[in-house]
Amino acid sequence: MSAPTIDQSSVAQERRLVTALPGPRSVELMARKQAAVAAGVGTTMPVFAARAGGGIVVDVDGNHLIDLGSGIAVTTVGSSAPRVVAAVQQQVAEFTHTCFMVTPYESYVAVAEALNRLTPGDHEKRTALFNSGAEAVENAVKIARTATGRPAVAVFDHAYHGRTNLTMAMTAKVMPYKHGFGPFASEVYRAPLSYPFRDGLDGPTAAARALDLLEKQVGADNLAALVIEPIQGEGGFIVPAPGFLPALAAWCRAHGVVFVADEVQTGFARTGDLFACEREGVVPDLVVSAKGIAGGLPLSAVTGRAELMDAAHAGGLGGTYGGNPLACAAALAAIETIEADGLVQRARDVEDLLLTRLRALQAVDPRIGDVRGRGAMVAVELVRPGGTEPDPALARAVAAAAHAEGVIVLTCGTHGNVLRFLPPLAISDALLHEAFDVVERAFAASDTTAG
Ligand code: PLZ
Repeated sequence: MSAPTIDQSSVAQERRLVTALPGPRSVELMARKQAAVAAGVGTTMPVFAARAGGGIVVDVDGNHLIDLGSGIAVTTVGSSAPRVVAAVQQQVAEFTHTCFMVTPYESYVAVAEALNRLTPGDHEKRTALFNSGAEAVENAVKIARTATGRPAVAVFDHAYHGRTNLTMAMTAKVMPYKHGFGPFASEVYRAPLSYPFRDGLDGPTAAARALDLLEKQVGADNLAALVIEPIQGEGGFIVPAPGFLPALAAWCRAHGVVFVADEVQTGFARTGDLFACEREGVVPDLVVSAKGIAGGLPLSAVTGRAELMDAAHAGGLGGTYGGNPLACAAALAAIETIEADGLVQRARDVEDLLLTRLRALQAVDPRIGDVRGRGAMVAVELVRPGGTEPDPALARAVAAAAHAEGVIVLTCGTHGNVLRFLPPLAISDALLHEAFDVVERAFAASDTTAG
């Protein structure tokens, strides 16, 4: 592979504010956005990006922001990671598109081989490539239905699986994802999750509660698939109690239900394992990947047992752009980066730093009800002191204060009261510490209890 032509070190790895945020150029662009872009497409920060690399996003006014969001868990290897840049530059000059369904190309097959090798389990596997996480989730359901001949799909409270019609039905939260956009797809059933901070149940007990509901209200024989995020993303970075996922997987195996792990947000080293299911030795029948798979280019995948994946007839799966050659080149380079740079271990080191900082903060701030997460996917759930009542106003205030100081943080959670941290693994410890100094000051400055 040729040497990278853009090195992320060309983006100065420091927080530097040269204007108030947003700066004048961003204000100008925001006005153009409002006039030209549909209002339904929201933005977290009114700050326009000019370039990004390592742990920094540079805006159009020259401000350097610390990135604790990775474009929602996408740029795990860093934005414009050198190997990704080199691979995409080479591919874009060779050919941009032929459509894999018309004249196939090697890189698609190589990505499939890599995913078959890297996903949990050493059984025979196949992979199909798509564009977005939601599209891959839909295809996992298609595959499970055709393989089992059954209609129903089980999902969980707080789940997020996408914004298409089927995945809106699978997603739990109405605002902003579903409100006014129905009617939704049928045969989607929701079961209670394991949510240790709020239900206090151990994993096997929480699984028994969910499975009892599914058996009584749906019937195992009607279920094609059970779809679950091993750690919930948009729903609040909820880590289920130990034993929950293994119990669900065992029940699926016993009843011929396809166990689908939606690893769109948790996959590709993000949680300190290549896939989050590995931590408890769970081997899904189908794994859905996206986000971190291709260093920022749009690519998603369904990988799973050969007999399930091969159940769909030829021509039944696909799409014009699925496994586009630029995205495949990027994915191969991202996978090489994860393996060569030891990013799974890096995610575990980031976890140590983040949890240490956040637990220290929790020890002196009763508004931090829970600190949780794994790898570089960590969050705090904010509550009214002395109880568990969600405090979304505090989450908004802390995020806004951090944004104003040049730190990109995101919120999430059914109640909007979770502050989540998803730094790229290319970020330095020094930047992480500086970002958490800012977050600490943001907590101190945000007193929403008085109001
Ligand atoms: N499954 C677990 O996290 C995407 C969505 C942000 P797409 N999460 C970020 C937003 O407001 O749209 C996601 C996910 C899980 C599926 C998806 C969907 O992936 O690539 O956004 O379609």
